[in-house]
Amino acid sequence: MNKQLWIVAALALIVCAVGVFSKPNFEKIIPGTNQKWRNVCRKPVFRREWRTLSYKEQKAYTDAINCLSKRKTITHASTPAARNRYDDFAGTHVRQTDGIHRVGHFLPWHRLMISLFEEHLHAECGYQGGIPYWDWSLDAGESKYAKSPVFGPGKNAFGGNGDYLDLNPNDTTVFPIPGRTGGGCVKDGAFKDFVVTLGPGNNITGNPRCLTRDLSPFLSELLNKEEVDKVLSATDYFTFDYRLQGMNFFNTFNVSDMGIHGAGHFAVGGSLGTMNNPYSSPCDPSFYLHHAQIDRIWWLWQKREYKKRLHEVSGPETAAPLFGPPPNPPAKNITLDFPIHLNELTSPWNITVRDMMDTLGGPLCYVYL
Ligand SMILES: *[C@@H]1O[C@H](CO)[C@@H](O)[C@H](O)[C@H]1NC(C)=O
Ligand SMILES: *[C@@H]1O[C@H](CO)[C@@H](O)[C@H](O)[C@H]1NC(C)=O
Ligand SMILES: *[C@@H]1O[C@H](CO)[C@@H](O)[C@H](O)[C@H]1NC(C)=O
Ligand SMILES: *[C@@H]1O[C@H](CO)[C@@H](O)[C@H](O)[C@H]1NC(C)=O
Ligand SMILES: [Cu+2]
Repeated sequence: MNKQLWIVAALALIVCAVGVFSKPNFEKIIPGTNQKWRNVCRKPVFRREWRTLSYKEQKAYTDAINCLSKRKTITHASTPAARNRYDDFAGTHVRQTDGIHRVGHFLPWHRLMISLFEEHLHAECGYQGGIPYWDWSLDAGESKYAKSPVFGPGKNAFGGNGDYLDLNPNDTTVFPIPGRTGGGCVKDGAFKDFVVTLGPGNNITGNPRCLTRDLSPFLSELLNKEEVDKVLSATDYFTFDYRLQGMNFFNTFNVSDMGIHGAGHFAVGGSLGTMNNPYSSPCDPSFYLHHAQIDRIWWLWQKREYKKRLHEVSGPETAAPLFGPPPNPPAKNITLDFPIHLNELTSPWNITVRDMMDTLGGPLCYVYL
């Protein structure tokens, strides 16, 4: 090859490596071109633990979320009460909750959700970083939990607990969480004026209200390192997922059985906080910190036996009824071909569980630090 050609080739390589495919780009990569998806991820986004971010980096993230809550909605047709792009994600979760929890595709679906959320923060709000995760095992414990830097009062952080409110013992819709300490509106931090609209529960008609927290430092004991290690020590996906989702809780309704996913929600949401709701918890921006950590734990588990676990999924296609006997015959286990979607947010793409297995392949391009 002559000299000019070498220079052109070298320049092309640099442009590719630095710019073109540097971020996950669902639009360009997903539709119909499965074979080409691999190896386009050259410059993965780094997802870091919340407390390792500088003040400026933390604020860039909370600013970007507030920005997304001012961008136009694209789910108006199905969810008229959705006011903005932030609501689009929350509303999609509300509408799909019954089909995406206590099922085998729980982890892949939420991986898709938070990755696309990250992508919208990039595309709509110019956010540069990865979605941060909250390693709550570092804060687990009755004396430490409420002091987590996540709950900081500044514009860079998520704000703290709400005022303490008594539960109405006659209200059977409220699940009593032991050790709860709040219940009122969040009064400081980047989201003190955040208006929560969708929910509560599966109600998507629009109920504007404040963001609430009801921290349970007591419950946070279920998020300690030993509990994480118990989940990570599972040797097959079915067991790993079963422990992580605390599937046995739905047999015993014993709080001790709720697992790290449930405890992450209820230690923040208690009995009256936004995060406690299986449907509308994504209305609290801390949902994404928690689910990035849940996703990271899956990633850590995959890394332990990468070749095998990059292709291993299992777990029921549909959830058993909340009260009542399990279905007979039992629900089939999912395979890599199981389709998942985020309604309008992923239309018209065809996405399967397979596409969510590798954080460095397919439409994904990130690692956890
Ligand atoms: C709960 O119900 C009982 C019996 O109907 C009633 O006397 C009591 O005032 C109710 N408590 C609250 C807090 O509403
Ligand atoms: C949903 O919320 C709206 C507005 O508060 C209320 O009027 C409606 O009854 C609720 N729907 C259900 C099914 O609870
Ligand atoms: C709940 O589970 C814990 C831990 O397994 C156990 O010690 C406790 O007795 C159980 N509580 C009830 C009410 O069964
Ligand atoms: C799903 O997989 C698990 C773990 O391999 C197995 O125990 C269970 O029987 C399977 N369920 C069905 C319905 O095949
Ligand atoms: Cu969820």
